[in-house]
Amino acid sequence: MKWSETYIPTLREFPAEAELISHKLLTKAGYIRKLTSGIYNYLPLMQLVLLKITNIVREEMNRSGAQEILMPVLHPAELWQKSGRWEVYGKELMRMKDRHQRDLVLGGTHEEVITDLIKGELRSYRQLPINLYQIQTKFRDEIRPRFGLMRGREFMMKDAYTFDADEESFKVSYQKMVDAYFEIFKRCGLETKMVESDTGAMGGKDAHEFMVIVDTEGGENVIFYCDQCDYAANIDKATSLDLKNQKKDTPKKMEKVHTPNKKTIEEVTQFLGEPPEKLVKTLIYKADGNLVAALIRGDKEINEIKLKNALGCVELEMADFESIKKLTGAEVGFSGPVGLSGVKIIADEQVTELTNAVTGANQDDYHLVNVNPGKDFKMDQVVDIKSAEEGGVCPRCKKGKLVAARGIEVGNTFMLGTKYSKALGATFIDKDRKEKPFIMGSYGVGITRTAQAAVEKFHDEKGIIWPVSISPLHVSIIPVNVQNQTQREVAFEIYEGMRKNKMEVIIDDRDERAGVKFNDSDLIGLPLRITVGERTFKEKKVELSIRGKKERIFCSKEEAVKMSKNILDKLQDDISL
Ligand code: 9G3
Repeated sequence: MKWSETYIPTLREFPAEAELISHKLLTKAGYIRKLTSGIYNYLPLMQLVLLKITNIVREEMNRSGAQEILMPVLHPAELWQKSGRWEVYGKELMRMKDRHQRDLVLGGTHEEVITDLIKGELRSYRQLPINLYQIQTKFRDEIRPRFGLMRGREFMMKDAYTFDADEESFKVSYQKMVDAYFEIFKRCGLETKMVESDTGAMGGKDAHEFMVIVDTEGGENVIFYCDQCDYAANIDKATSLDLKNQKKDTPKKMEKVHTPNKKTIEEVTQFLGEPPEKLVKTLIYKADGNLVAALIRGDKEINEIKLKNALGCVELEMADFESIKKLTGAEVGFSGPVGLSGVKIIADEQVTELTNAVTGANQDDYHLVNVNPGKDFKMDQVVDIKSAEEGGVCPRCKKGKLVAARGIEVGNTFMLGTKYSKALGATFIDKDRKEKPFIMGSYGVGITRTAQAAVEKFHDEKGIIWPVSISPLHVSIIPVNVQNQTQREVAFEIYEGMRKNKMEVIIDDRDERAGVKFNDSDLIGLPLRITVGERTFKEKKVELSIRGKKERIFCSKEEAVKMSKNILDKLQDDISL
């Protein structure tokens, strides 16, 4: 490729609206251009990256025995109504009507469609197991699209679906996908951590997420992993052993205490001289429209996904002030479980271990002390609804400590059980001649998200540093001064030599200042650069530099192609290690 003929609209400045460094860089380096909120054009270099990633995905999926298909983007609403997800995903589901006013869905995922397809096709256990996958554009009407391709409204996903006759066979299918995922992301130059995750609206038994660990705000997901065993879970799933067992005091008599305008945990506990773990934080929620009081120890954070799962509700939001005032008779900050009626009380399991605790008195400017759960207030449900914390004891090995990290979810796997096959009546005839619903799994890789995750992980102040395996091209050749005959000739000689060797090379043949060329070359982030400048003329040398590394390598123009191939092969080997 010649730069002068290629559409790479690099910018001098970062786009103001982009927040994430990877979003800024992909825009500034001329990889993407926004069409509208959450929807992007992929320009030539981006398209090359996406092809690299999809080729790796395709190779590993096919190697695992999966078969590629392509399903429709437009789905009849009925399928989503049958599975119940028409309501569940609500506004996030892109909907439209056709010319006959029939409801259609723009597919955000394809569990319904694939199950409907299989239902008519696979009738016998002999045809199982089977893994079908596609690489396709997905649509999700995110309420707040942001971070470029990380959370878009139109994005590329590889989604796979497995069908098995029984649990045992399913475990093999699931493991094959897990193995394929580790291989896919490793080949993309991305180390990932597989963490337990919540199945959420998907239903089914268990699920896992594949996280690229980053220490920037791009890591939207908080995960916890054990520093001794291989336990790892995202914040919506992670638990920890709580060794800070409260010493069992003798229960005292409950008393009301005047706590003028003391509302926050800090204010109340300081005023009363009690530690936060003695306080019962009472949070009033609206779950599917009904008020719920959630109790958690003052030193812990509630996890709303765990709360939602415990309540089995679809909609969960903090109650508004008026509802709280009406229910408790007091301002926010004075809520407590004692004497609270007409509302479900769900408590985190640690609340039951408290003695002589502090709670709101459901009266402005008053709190209760020496409150004892079970004696002074009832709990309708006791369940883990808190977020794990760094330093917590590992729930698996009970020795290690939990380490917190931030991750970008680039893949996810779901054990769906028979949720969709039952909902859509998809069954097969088993060996025992009985009709049974398929055991299913679904597995996603965010293709566009993986590309951006690589930029979030690998960049410096000058621009992108692509892993060689997913870089749009391998080499950029810079004739420092195209007006200089020798430099231009030598540069093009190497360029032609590389093309003959099927190397992916771009030559910056623009009549631009050297600085512009060097900056653009660093910005787009190809692994290898060849500079043909003054030194070439005097010392008959060209300079090779590896993106992200200091070293400079000099060689003759005759050696340049061979030397470059060796360097690129070495970079590729480093990835495959
Ligand atoms: C939707 C919308 C949003 C969604 C989904 C569907 C998340 C949805 C979970 C998954 C499950 C699996 C197949 C590949 C592997 C993951 N948000 N999920 O299904 F319609 Cl609007 O994506 N899908």
